[in-house]
Amino acid sequence: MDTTTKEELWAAVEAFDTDAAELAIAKLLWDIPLSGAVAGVVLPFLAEVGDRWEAGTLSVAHEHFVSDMLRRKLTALSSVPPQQVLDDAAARPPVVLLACPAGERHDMVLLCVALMLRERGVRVLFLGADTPIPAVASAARAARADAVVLAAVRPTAFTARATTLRRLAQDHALYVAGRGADEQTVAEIGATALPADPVRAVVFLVGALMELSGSW
Ligand code: B12
Repeated sequence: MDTTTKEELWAAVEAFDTDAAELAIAKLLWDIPLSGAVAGVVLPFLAEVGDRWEAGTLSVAHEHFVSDMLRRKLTALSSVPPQQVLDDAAARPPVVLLACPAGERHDMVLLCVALMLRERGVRVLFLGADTPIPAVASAARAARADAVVLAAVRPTAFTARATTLRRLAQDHALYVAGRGADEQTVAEIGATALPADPVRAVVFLVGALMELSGSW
């Protein structure tokens, strides 16, 4: 990351200066592909937000300010339809549903993954934070989702609904991620764990989808 612009970004965040923060983040994200922007700018920035938050040098209000700004920027970055879908209107791209279980609000990394999948030509159904598992199941059925990706910080977000999740895993390829997706939890709900690195997780998922549905 360009050090001067990064310093400008942090100064703008600390002062709650929306215009300056948006200008700095736009400079950092200028002219790089989405996956590069996520890996090189967004994830390191989020990790630093986390570190500063835990160190007590960043308030909850600052964190909300950053999350809102990043969400808007990321969504704008991905507003162009994926090239592959435009090129071949007849092909049915695979459908992936992404959500956080009920009570889980940490969905920024999940959003990054959703946008990177979309960039790769996947049709994304992003339900985001705090989505009850029965709602995930009926949306997955209605959208004929090829895969469902759930993310959570705490294992209990998964284990509290283990029976419903095991059923979901029988109907759709079920992937879990985030700090809550530990080995024991993943085994208990019959899901597959995604690599913790979001860029690697996208490569892994695209590979699995290609195996499931052939190339698209
Ligand atoms: C931002 C943030 C929030 C935001 C979330 C905004 C949003 N829309 O995402 C808000 C303000 C909502 C929030 C709320 C809370 N939070 Co919070 N939050 C954070 C913070 C500062 C950053 C999270 C983040 O994005 N990190 C950056 C990413 C890059 O790192 P990561 O989360 O470790 O994820 C890595 C992998 O797990 C993986 N990954 C994560 N998700 C996914 C998804 C996919 C698909 C893939 C492939 C990979 C993947 O990618 C990352 C890189 O490897 C962390 C602290 C931190 N250091 O992370 C606390 C933290 C996660 N929060 C915490 C807590 C306790 C809370 C609250 C309970 C606080 C409160 N008292 O209200 C609430 C709970 C809300 C809820 N019900 O879920 C704790 C969780 C501890 C625990 N294990 O239970 C943390 C760790 C802070 C702490 N040390 O206490 N939080």
